[in-house]
Amino acid sequence: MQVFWDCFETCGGKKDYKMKKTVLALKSLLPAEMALLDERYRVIRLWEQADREDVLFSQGDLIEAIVSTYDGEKVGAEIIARLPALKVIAQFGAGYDNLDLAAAKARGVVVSNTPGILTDDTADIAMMLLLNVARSGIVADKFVRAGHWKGGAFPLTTCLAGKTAGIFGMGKIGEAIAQRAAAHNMRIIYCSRSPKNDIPYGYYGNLQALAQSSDFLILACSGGPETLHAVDRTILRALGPQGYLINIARGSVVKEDDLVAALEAGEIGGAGLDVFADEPNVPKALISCDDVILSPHVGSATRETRSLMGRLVVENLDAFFAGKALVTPVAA
Ligand code: 8YV
Repeated sequence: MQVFWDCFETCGGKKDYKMKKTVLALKSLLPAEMALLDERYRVIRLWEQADREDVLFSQGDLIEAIVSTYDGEKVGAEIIARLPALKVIAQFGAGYDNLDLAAAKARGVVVSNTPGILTDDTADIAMMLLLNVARSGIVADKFVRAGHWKGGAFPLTTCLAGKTAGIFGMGKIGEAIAQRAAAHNMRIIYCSRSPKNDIPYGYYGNLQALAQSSDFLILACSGGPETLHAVDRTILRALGPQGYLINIARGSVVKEDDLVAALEAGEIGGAGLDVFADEPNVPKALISCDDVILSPHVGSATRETRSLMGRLVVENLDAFFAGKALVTPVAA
């Protein structure tokens, strides 16, 4: 075991020896934010450990915080139970369906996330997918590169103006997508737990009715049990053969087998997908489908946003260990 008495820091010019808190990181932040984390905490990088079990066994008692993320190891009841000193989980991401929130709450472990910062980037990816399924951007690029233009004009595509964008989940990201879609002269309707007073878009209390009235059904809801497989064959049939599905939420929201079947049967026009049921494994049927545009869960993946997300993770930990309120707490 690493000798943790080595881990002292110098504060305010005088040598004020404070033992660093031990943080278990499940995935790396960007280098600058990882350096910030290292400066303040003793960080165990789980992905670098040859023997995960040995680390948890020998150092589990020291770990007071976890830095988690959607594409890292899941934080289930089992790992929470094995860390008796755990007090705080700082999630790198807005969604936190990789965490067992109930198990954390039962142990009195508080949780923070990184909402807001990634809203614009994620909404941009929704529009990138939408524009690509409607106007065949990627296919058009391949067409020119392959020299097909000389053989004839590119097939006609689908106009956005006047079409209806149905947004499932009207949180910050849903609103940012609505703004962008409105700028493309689309009509906006939405479905969420309850109507919002401060937005001018038509509300639907029912996803099937939303899909029926949408040309583009855009998923911007949270993941987790409440939305698991909310989009199944019935919803896809309601969207119809001229309709497109856009998913920047979670793969779990869509019943992927039903999506493949609906695409193969021509029951929907196409799909733009940033998220999948079992990332990074994308079903072969989606990869080989011409009516689908794929991206590798990149909603928040810009240098600027990922850096701000990392800072907010560190700020949440700092606030917690200074005895202050979390900056961006997840309501338990
Ligand atoms: C991931 C995300 O956190 O914010 C979310 O909910 O899904 C993403 O920002 C990111 O891809 C790293 O796992």
